[in-house]
Order: sequence, then structure tokens, then C-alpha cells
Amino acid sequence: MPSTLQVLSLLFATGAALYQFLLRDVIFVTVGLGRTVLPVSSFPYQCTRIAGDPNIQACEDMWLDEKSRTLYLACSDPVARRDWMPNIHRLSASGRALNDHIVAMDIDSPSSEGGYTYRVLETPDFSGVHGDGRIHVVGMTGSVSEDGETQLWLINARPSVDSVTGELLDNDVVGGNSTIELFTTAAGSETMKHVKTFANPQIATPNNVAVTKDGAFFFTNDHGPHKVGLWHHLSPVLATGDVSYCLAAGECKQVATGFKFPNGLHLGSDGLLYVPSAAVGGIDVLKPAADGSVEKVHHIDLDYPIDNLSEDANGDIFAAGMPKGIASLAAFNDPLNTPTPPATVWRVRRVNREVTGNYKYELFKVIEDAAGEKLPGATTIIHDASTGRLFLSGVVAPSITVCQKKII
Ligand SMILES: *[C@@H]1O[C@H](CO)[C@@H](O)[C@H](O)[C@H]1NC(C)=O
Ligand SMILES: CC(=O)N[C@H]1CO[C@H](CO)[C@@H](O)[C@@H]1O
Repeated sequence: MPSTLQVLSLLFATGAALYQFLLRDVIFVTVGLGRTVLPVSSFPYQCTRIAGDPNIQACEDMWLDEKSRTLYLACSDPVARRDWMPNIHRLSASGRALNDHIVAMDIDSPSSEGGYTYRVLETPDFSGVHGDGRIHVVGMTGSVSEDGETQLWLINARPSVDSVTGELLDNDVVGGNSTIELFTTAAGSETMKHVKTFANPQIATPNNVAVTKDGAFFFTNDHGPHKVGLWHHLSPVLATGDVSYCLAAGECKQVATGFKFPNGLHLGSDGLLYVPSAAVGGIDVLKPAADGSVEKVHHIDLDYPIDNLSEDANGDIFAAGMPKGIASLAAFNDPLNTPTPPATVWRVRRVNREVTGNYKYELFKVIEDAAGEKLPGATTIIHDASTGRLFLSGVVAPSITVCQKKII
């Protein structure tokens, strides 16, 4: 029997959905009505799925270390996301995946199975949740420190537990206990070393993280402070999502609010912070100051709900979009039996970036897959500028896809 609270929150969620349908941006952007989506064969790429490997599924996020030619992937279990994904109010902690892991893939070394050789990184010194050693990966980013050490920053969607017994609390009521974790590793390593857990009331509904040079970081709370219930459901309508900032020492503060489901943000090599919206599309461009405060300087109008952003070695930003938002949601509930949702990849190129105060962006549709034939219902896209390959992964996809540019 659902509790009164659940019924109420469902009613409110339905009300909120109806309200959203009155808005143009939701009808045309989130649902994707009337949008022509092209088949993948219209684009000059040869795409292959790397499928059937239990280690390479539900890889929500990726980061490419260009120098060591290593692609890091944050992977889970596609079926478990339905039960445990606090970012979208999936709060049945008992159904969470118990084997989330980071894969380090050597993208220049093909394996005999048609993919690439890789290592599943062990985390021997990580205590996990009340000593169980587990991580629950969502977003991830990486950086290479001045002394050449590889740092991996993870959103860790921990369930809330009793601090004495370690038993799961009712996460439907109290919400998850997401933290941000810093690990270090090195090219070729089999392990990653835990450095620090950032736990702070301001880290409430973290979606993704973007690291500054001094080890401070920005992150998005995709539902602001609202972990559960009505306010969580209404957050994308009321725009209570935020961008927050933590110092390396651990103090955190909110630096901007008013976002509708802000998603996988990115700190560009041009020093600007790019914040995409999964609810209404487009990318807000913020200019950070040294103390982490930000000023909105531009909005990139892109009529697609946007997932995650990444930047390639040329400074171009790649954005994974969901041309049919509703199809993407359906895949969440039954990823293995639902047709792969369509996906679109955009390249966002800042033109004349050397001119101060000039915010001009050129948009280019790189690839699209109307029938979900090849792409994984992409949530994240990485462009390997040195070979022209695209790597695509999806939060509930049972595979990843690699696309090679066709030689014409
Ligand atoms: C949340 O995680 C932090 C960091 O591990 C821990 O100290 C705290 O006890 C946890 N709280 C709950 C409610 O699980
Ligand atoms: C809508 C969606 O799936 N967006 C995902 C983008 O990536 C972050 C982490 O990388 C996820 O938390 C989001 O859910």
C-alpha cells in the first residue's frame, strides 16, 4: 500500500506535469513533439556497439585522459537504476546495484572481443557506506594535477544509513546521502586511491562536478536542496535547481539558483562554466570569479533537453541531447525491453573566444539516431579529437557505442 505521502506526492507530480504541459518549452522541448530526428545512417560515421560485457553497462558518465589515452567510465547495472537513482526520485535503496565501479579503458588498444582492453579499478582503501567498501556512481569528472597525478571526482549516490547499526534508513522519507569523492590513480594502474569524501548539507542532490585548478569544485544540485517528495517533483517547474561551490578544504556554498534540472555541468578551458538543463534545454553560461561566485553572461539556445557536456582537445564542447524526452524516461523503467530512445549529439563551438566579452557560439549537429539503432540513448559523449572517434554511453544502456568517422 502506498503511503498517504506517496499518493499526495504522486497527485502533486501529476498536477505539476499537467502544469508543465501548458508550457510551450515543455511540449516542444521535453516531449519533443514535431521534431524531425534523422536516422543514424545520415551521418558520416561508422558506429559499433560494445555490448554484452557486464562491466560496461549503465555507464552514466565518462572522462577521457587524452594524454594517457585512457577513457574512464562510471558504470553500474541498468536494471537497478530503476530502483536507486536519487536524482530522479528512485529511492528504493534495497534495490540499488551493489557492484558499481570505474572502468579504465585503453582506447588505443583493441581487444579480441571487438572492444578495448580495460581494467576495473579496485578501491582497496575506500570504506564505502558504513564499511561495505561500495561506491554508487553517477557523475564523474577527472583532472590531471600539476605533478601528473590523475584525479577522479565522483558523485557517490550513497543511501542513508543508521550511523550506529549501518542499517538502511527509509530513503523514501529521508532521501539519499550523496557525497562527492576524490580518488587518485595513474595511467595503467589497477587501483584508485581514496583521498577525501566531501559530505556537506549543501551537497544535497548533486548531479555532476566541475573541478577548478586549485582543487575547489562546482557542482549542480539538480533538484536544489529537495531530496524527496513534492518539492523534489516540483523543482524542475519552480526552478529550484542550483549551482554550488566547495573549497578543497570542504566548505560549500550555493552560488546560483533558478535552474530547471541543471545537469552535467562543465568548466571550459575558456574559464566559463557551462550549465545544461535536462528539463527545458539550452545551456547557461556563467563566469566564475576567484571566490567561486558566478555571473550569468549568456544563454545558448538549444531547443533540446541536454544531458551532459564534455570538452575535446580542440576546446569544442560536445552535448548529448534527448530529442524525445518521454522515450528516454520510459527506458528508465525497463531498460532491457524498451527500444533504445533516440539521441542527438551537438558540437558547441565558441567563436572568437579570445575577444573579451564576446559570447558567440556555433551549433553543429554531429550525429543523431532516430530509431535508436546504434547510439545508446546517449547521456554522455566524448570526442577523441586526435582520432575523430566518438564514445557514447547511457545511464541505463546495456552497452556503449564507438563511432569512427567514415573516410569519404
Ligand atoms: C552520510 O555520509 C557521510 C559520509 O560518509 C557520513 O558521515 C554520514 O553518517 C552519512 N549519513 C547518513 C544519514 O547515512
Ligand atoms: C538526464 C540524465 O540522465 N542526465 C545525467 C547526466 O549525467 C549526470 C552525471 O553524469 C547524471 O546524474 C544525470 O542524470
